Amino acid sequence: MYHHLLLFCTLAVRVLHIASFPAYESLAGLSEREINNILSTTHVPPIEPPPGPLNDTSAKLVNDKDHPWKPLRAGDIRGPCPGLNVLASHGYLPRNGIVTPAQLMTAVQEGFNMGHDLALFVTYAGMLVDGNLLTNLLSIGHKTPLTGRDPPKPAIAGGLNTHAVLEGDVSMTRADAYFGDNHSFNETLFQELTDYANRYGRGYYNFTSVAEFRWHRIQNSLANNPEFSFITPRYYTAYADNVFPLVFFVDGRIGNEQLSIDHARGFFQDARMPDGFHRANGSRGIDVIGDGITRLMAAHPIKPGQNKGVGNYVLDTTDDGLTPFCSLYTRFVNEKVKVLYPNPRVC
Ligand code: HEM
Ligand SMILES: *[C@@H]1O[C@H](CO)[C@@H](O)[C@H](O)[C@H]1NC(C)=O
Ligand SMILES: *[C@@H]1O[C@H](CO)[C@@H](O)[C@H](O)[C@H]1NC(C)=O
Ligand SMILES: *[C@@H]1O[C@H](CO)[C@@H](O)[C@H](O)[C@H]1NC(C)=O
Ligand SMILES: *[C@@H]1O[C@H](CO)[C@@H](O)[C@H](O)[C@H]1NC(C)=O
Ligand SMILES: CC(=O)N[C@H]1CO[C@H](CO)[C@@H](O)[C@@H]1O
Repeated sequence: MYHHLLLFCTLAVRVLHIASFPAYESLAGLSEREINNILSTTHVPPIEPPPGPLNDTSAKLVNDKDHPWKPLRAGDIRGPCPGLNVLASHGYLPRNGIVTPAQLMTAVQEGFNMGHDLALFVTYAGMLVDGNLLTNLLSIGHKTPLTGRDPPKPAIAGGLNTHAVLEGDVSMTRADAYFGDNHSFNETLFQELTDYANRYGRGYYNFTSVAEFRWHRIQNSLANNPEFSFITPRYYTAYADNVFPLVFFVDGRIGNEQLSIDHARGFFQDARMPDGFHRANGSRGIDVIGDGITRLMAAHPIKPGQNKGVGNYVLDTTDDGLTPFCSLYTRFVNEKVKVLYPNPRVC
């Protein structure tokens, strides 16, 4: 698994290098001359190495004087990820929602104590499919000219709202793209989340209640969304996203994986940490989240697949059934990244 991660990051860094060193082979199959033309009209910043792990991973106060929550100003961009929305609204990320990979690496570690291995994975996964590799900028929400001139198609540089690369179906608090708005907080869904917390967690979002809510969301999309897609990477990230709040949204001085509905609403809806919020006690990376994914899947097993019309869930027989992060990595690189950068020189 770690071997795959290393490869993934190498790939990410190489693809980024392709944008700044025309001597490398093609970006999306373009000739060197075409790339030079693009580069001569685009400001291409130097490649930054990813920041390293935190030295101090204690459960410190993160909703502090230097990182106050502030309401959105006109033009500030937020998107489908409550974690990144919160980091932007507390100033761990630029408050306008336009970020670089290095800023993401620093913010998710500093603000939530996400482990360095997981931070690398999600940062460069997001950057590769949704970011602008020429300008090194990513929108945490919708597509915007603020990330600079687009790289050549088929690269999208569409921001995290882009459907079916990272953003996908059966989110907890955001509706499936088929039903319209795929990224805004949805009160109806939050009421359902609350109902599950009341029924299975005595008012708390905990492992038991989210396992049931996860299954409910899947059943709902199976029955109502003719285009429901539950193939890798979404197959794994849907479960990972359920584990994050247990680990990262619960105050690190408590760390009992029981998230109150009040606090959940603050994070999911208002992009706001509770007063006095302390981050997780110690970094939490791929081993912890991978374990949570496996346990959630075991609670209500379903194989990867997609609806071809409601009531017709067709299994994805090409899924290799590897361990979660290994499969996630393999399918992500072989399908999503390869489609966007058809002929990258990676090794
Ligand atoms: C570079 C880091 C990250 C990236 C690129 C990223 C990206 C995303 C994206 C694209 C989604 C939408 C998936 C979907 O629901 O369709 C998402 C959802 C989510 N993310 Fe993040 N994320 C990152 C870090 C974090 C962190 C640090 C946290 C928590 C502290 C977090 C918590 C969540 C949660 C809870 C959801 C699910 C929302 C829901 O189902 O309603 N993420 N993330
Ligand atoms: C951790 O400490 C090392 C050695 O003092 C330093 O070089 C590095 O920059 C520190 N890392 C962070 C994230 O502060
Ligand atoms: C909220 O989600 C529900 C269920 O998916 C959907 O029917 C409804 O249209 C969504 N509401 C908004 C305002 O998008
Ligand atoms: C969730 O909360 C319920 C109700 O208090 C409890 O029975 C269950 O054990 C909790 N689950 C976990 C994993 O903490
Ligand atoms: C964090 O965990 C360490 C080691 O388990 C423990 O000694 C410390 O008291 C914890 N800190 C907090 C704030 O709970
Ligand atoms: C693919 C897709 O459905 N994307 C939608 C996500 O939500 C925004 C805002 O409602 C729509 O404009 C997109 O079309």
